[in-house]
Amino acid sequence: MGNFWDPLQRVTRLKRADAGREHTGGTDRLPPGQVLTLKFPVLTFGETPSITPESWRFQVWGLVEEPKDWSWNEFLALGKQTQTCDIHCVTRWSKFDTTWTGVPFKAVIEQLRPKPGADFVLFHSYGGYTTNVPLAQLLRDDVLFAYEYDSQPLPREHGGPMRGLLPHLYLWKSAKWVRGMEFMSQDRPGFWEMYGYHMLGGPWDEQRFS
Ligand SMILES: Nc1nc2c(c(=O)[nH]1)N[C@H]1C(S)=C(S)[C@@H](COP(=O)(O)O)O[C@H]1N2
Ligand SMILES: [Mo]
Repeated sequence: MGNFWDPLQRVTRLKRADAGREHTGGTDRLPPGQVLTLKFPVLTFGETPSITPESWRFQVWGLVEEPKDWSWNEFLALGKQTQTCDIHCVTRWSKFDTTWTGVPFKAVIEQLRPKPGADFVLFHSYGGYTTNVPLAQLLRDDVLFAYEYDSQPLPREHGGPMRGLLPHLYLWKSAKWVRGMEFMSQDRPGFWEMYGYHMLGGPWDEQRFS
């Protein structure tokens, strides 16, 4: 048995399950090794933080000319976008046509002046979760800070009030209860990456583990 959420056990088990597996998926819409689900599983390590929009802040620090500390209203005023996209979890479920509203990453980066060489971002969450992504991977129109799912406030278990949403990468890169970004000159592993998850995490190339 053991605890699936023990990080080392989880990674070991997922890697073992991968070895010699007969792969499904691999259509033009379902990445290799994925299975379609109609449910919306919740995957959280540890406690589910309880954050209200009133107390929420979004901070930016590290290699930027001016660090930021936005309130909820200030952050939402940066921009708004609704999109429908597919999402893919490294535990092998994919879900099609999920609809989200949020602040586009591009609207946020417009407010920032990263210093030369600030090529990597570490997302930080309330509760201590972190995940790393190269800045170049974030400069896409479908990268959001999402606060609505299906036209409703984002449910707390899915990261409400605010989460990252990077639909082109495995879902562990989409930090729930996001509270800020750290700009860095070198890639630094986040929580799951320290236990062997991939530094990039692209589902089409099956970048599951490193
Ligand atoms: N803060 C935080 N963000 C997180 C996680 C977490 O445990 N804490 N889990 C990650 C993982 S491993 C996955 S698969 C997705 C799951 O998102 P969901 O629960 O909305 O399906 O959130 C990611 N973001
Ligand atoms: Mo995950």
